[in-house]
Amino acid sequence: PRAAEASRHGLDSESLQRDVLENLVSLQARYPAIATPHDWYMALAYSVRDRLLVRWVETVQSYAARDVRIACYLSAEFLIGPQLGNNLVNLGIEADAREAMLALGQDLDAVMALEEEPGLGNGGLGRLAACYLDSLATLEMPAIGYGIRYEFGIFRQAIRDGWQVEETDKWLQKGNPWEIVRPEVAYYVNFGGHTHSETDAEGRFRVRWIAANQVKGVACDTPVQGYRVETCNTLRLWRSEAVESFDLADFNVGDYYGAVEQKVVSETLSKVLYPNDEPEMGKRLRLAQQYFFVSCSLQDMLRLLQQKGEPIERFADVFVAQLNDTHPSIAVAELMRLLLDECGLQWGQAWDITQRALAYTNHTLLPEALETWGLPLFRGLLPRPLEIIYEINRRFLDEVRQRHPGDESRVSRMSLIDESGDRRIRMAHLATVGSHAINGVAALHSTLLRETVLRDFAELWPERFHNVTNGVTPRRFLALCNPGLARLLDQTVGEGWIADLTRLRGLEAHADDEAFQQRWRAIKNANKEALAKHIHSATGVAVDPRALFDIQVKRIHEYKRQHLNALYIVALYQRLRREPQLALAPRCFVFGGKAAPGYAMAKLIIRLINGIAEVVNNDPAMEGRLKVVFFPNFNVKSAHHIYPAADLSEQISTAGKEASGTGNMKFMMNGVLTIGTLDGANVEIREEAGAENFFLFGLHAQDVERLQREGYRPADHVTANDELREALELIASGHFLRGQSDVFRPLVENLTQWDHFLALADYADYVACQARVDAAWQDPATWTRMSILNTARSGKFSSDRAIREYGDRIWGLAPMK
Ligand code: 26M
Repeated sequence: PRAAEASRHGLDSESLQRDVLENLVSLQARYPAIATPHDWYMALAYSVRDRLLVRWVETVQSYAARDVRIACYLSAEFLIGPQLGNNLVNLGIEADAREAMLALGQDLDAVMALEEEPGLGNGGLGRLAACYLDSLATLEMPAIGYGIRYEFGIFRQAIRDGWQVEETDKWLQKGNPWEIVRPEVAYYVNFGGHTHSETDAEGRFRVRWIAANQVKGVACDTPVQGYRVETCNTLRLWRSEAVESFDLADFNVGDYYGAVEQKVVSETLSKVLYPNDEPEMGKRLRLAQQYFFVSCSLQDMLRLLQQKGEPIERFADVFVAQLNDTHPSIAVAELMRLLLDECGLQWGQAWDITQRALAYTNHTLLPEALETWGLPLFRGLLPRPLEIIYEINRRFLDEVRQRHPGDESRVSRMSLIDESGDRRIRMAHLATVGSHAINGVAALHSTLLRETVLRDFAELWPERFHNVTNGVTPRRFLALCNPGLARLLDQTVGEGWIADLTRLRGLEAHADDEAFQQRWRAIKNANKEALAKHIHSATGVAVDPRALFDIQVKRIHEYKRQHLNALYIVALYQRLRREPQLALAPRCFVFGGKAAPGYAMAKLIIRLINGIAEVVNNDPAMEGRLKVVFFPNFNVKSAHHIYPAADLSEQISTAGKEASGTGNMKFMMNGVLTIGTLDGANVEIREEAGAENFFLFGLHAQDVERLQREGYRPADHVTANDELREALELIASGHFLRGQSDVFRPLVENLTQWDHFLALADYADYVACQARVDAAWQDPATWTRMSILNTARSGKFSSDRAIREYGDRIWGLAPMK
């Protein structure tokens, strides 16, 4: 491939310019005078892609050679974000591309802004998978990401009359220049029907699955270029298609329509991402999606094994598959099925391979978010995998009974099948039993995982339990999105920080340097001005960049407590109305995040924020003091503008409920101070930053647990706190909904009667903590010092560190670098 390099793959601006022009004609069929901005985007994207392909082909070739172990990251979501800018950064050609486009009369930033967001994920879990792909490539570790190529990603969020409205995400409408479809890399996946036992030619007992339906999965690949290295890994997403031969019988009886209908059903499998960040257990299509991508991925791994000339016995030496939550946990049964039914291995050997090949990451402790599937639905769709799950369970429970004779309550607690109501398969138990390593995503979360959800399993196999604290990529979330700060970091600690984030420690020496502080603030202010423009064009609200930008962006969820933040704003509003002289610093509160379409309370919280915004922003008495913004359609693309422009990061979930959080890390890297509870990775962020550089409030996880066990009475907090009571009354009165008093009632009643996430219990401490924030902000030297120290001490939260830990502790795989 290198032979072609000189002609079409030069990294200088002249060759880029030449190829952009050439692609404009040969791929877009346009000449400069009539080219649309989008034509220029496509021409540049294809030129950049050409430059990735050389490295990609060589990387794939090197993995096909013997003696490398390959990490396969199985995830139903990859929230990869816009590709052009990131690929330019990782190839190190951003400046050359800028120059080339300028010579062609185009502004690179304007061209990059045209890229559609590939929204193939809901939030944290999907974005984590994308950060890990970036780090795997950067550390030059052999890896493949496996997932689903959704035709429609997460919905686009519009706000109408203050309410969230979902619009379909047609991200592929104008084509996707980063995707390479491989029709020849395709596998068949069975659904429905029944099983049949037989004795094969060698007299061995075998099971055949007579499927009622088959679907074909076609590989759609996206290159994943590492930062300034030769490695370019693969993200392989499966698109479902109809299997031609399955329609044949229908054609023969003349049922043309029936055959086409079958085709439509097959193709709906990869049509749309489920937009919930919690499982909807009854959804047959969702289970079909999960099995579909897992089966294609495992079959692909078996084919690659064969290509490498390795025997089946070596499967787990060549591959390790990380299960991103339970969504791909059917892999336990499917790998067993392939090894038993397709490869003819015996149970013991197949089970040994399966356990050695699989590892499971848990991302939640919330009971309502633990995935289970009812038996009738599961059996109807996946009869053979179900038989295998029964057998895994039978053998596993025998083991439990041997260890704990007579302890039948333990047996039923640990069973893969929940028999307490209608019988259901517990996917977290399946994933745990089938894996050699199980991990949580932050220190606190991993501890609680061992003590609660998987307690019995941790007791049985303590050595299988690990913690790997999440991380995020500093390429996208610092170098790419905050070029102003990146330049200052280059000049201060050298460019090495991008691949070794711990070097940011070198900033500590400058934290009190007045001139340095001034440069630091100037960069932040420029970022805030840019965000103010985006806010204005998205919402029509004018915000003052000199105000404290207090930002909460994440999925809307009661446990994340956006309503706690909202309550505080209402209280502030009332205080400022009563006491106009109050010496509070001007603040701009920004919210962003999507609500699951069926989650009524989350949608009501969005309406409340917009209601408060309307009242506050139109009250002349609040001018220059308070602004409230709901930024619509928060996604990776808009995140690029938001994290670098924040002053304060809201991480205020109920302690023990947020597994890790990753937005908290993105803010920290960008010099944003955190106000937060001791939850998820906040605990470690505070440890790294130093307690004096973190605004801590709220109950600890044990307090939360105890309160809920002993009986929590939210109304007591209302009685005890006049300001809180008045805020709740004002909301209930309809003041924030043009006098309609019924709409927010459910929210207020829910809070005063149940308050499942203890917002009212934490309210007073939150308010007190916000007063400390205000005081610190009023002293710019103090604030800036804290800001610098947060960036300086964010090194731990690079996804490079996280991936090294997965490599060392779980995969037995070292960076090639
Ligand atoms: C499951 C079944 C059916 C439909 C949808 C789902 C589903 C999809 C996404 C369930 C959960 C999903 O995401 C959960 C998530 O994003 N969890 C977050 O993971 C982050 C990365 O580890 C953590 O930082 C967050 O704390 C955690 O909430």
